[in-house]
Amino acid sequence: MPLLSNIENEYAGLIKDDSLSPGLIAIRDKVMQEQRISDEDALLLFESAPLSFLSVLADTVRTRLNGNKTFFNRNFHIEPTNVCIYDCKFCSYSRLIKHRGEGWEYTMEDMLNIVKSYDGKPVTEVHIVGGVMPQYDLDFYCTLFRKIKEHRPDLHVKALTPVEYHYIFKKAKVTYEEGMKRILESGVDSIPGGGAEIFHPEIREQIAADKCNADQWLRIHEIWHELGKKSNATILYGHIEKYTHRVDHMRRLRELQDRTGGFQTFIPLKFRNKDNQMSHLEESTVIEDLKNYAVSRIYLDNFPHVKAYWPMLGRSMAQVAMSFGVDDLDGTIDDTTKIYSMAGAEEQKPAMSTYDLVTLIKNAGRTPIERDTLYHELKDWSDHSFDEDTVYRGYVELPILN
Ligand code: V47
Ligand code: SF4
Repeated sequence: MPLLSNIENEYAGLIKDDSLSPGLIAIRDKVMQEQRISDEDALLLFESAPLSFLSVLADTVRTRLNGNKTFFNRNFHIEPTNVCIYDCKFCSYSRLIKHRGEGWEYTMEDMLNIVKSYDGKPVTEVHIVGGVMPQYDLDFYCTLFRKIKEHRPDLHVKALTPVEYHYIFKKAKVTYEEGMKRILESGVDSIPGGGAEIFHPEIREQIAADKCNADQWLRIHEIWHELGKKSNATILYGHIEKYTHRVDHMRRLRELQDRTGGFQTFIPLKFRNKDNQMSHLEESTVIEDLKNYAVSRIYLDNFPHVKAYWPMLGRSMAQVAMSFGVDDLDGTIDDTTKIYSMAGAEEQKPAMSTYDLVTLIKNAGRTPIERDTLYHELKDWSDHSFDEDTVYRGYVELPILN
């Protein structure tokens, strides 16, 4: 059958006509012919596609875009505060101002000291995101970014989401356009994908009522892309949303990406239910997680990458996810984020050495490629031999000697 010619033989039996409904056959043919699937197709995949079928299609798209490569980077996070004026129902990490004594609020000096603690270490990115508080305003952040860049110009600053930007621009009485220009000038290199949650107001108003809405989130990314810069996008799934809301979320992203091309990576974030106001909900099954990666990969044909964020998903599932469309695992992280450990993720001290990441990727049969934040390939680690003792001690990433 010509349509199957670019599929490995082992896959062919899984997607033959006699085992599929006409709707799934039509979707298979579209994907094989590199045509875009519709919203209705995505819904049908969520509702009725067998997992093996999703794996084949997602892996086909992944291979087309990224071959056998799986990307990772060497990074750390700074979470300026976990005190927050907002009260998102899924958030286990934040504390309201009236309970600020239970949280942390870093000063500028604290954060610069964190950056300095990585002096001489082979990290390429700092990811900065946290709660929203009045003292962290536009001037504060612009000064912080400038000082980080003065100290270490080569460190990629991936910072703040439209949730923070919307708040700080409003407080500073500047337009989104002026605000984004200012943060660009002060040293931000790219924007992470957080704060997207679920765009549809039916759900957003129930789980994240007060913060920026979908149009504001999308507009801030659009302005950033118009400035020639890159960003990521997330979805927080597996709680009260329905498949239609997930498809609606991806449709809005796909449409914006058609206009700007500024998104690099789509990052599905699985709702974790410990110690938050939605703890009564069960978490999605691992099968649902794989399904979600696969449908995302197939639907978002204009997104170059799909990331499995391993601190949220766990290491073994991140390995499996690479057969469901995922080609990126994020980074070493070095135990510098608390968002997922506080929400019940298995990784209570999320840190992987380069050795850990490379081994994990190789053991899943993929080619480990170290990247920078903008997906420039820094090194193919396939044939690198490690001396474990010199590479990994505790949670500290030590310089690697070739
Ligand atoms: O926006 C918060 C999510 C996001 C929970 O761009 C939760 O490279 C699940 O966006 N269960 C922040 N999710 C993290 C984020 C991110 C992470 C890694 C890489 C990148 C990137 C971005 O975490 C929030 C929210 O959607 N979140 N609480 C929870 N209980
Ligand atoms: Fe605040 Fe972000 Fe938590 Fe919402 S998800 S409460 S904005 S820290």
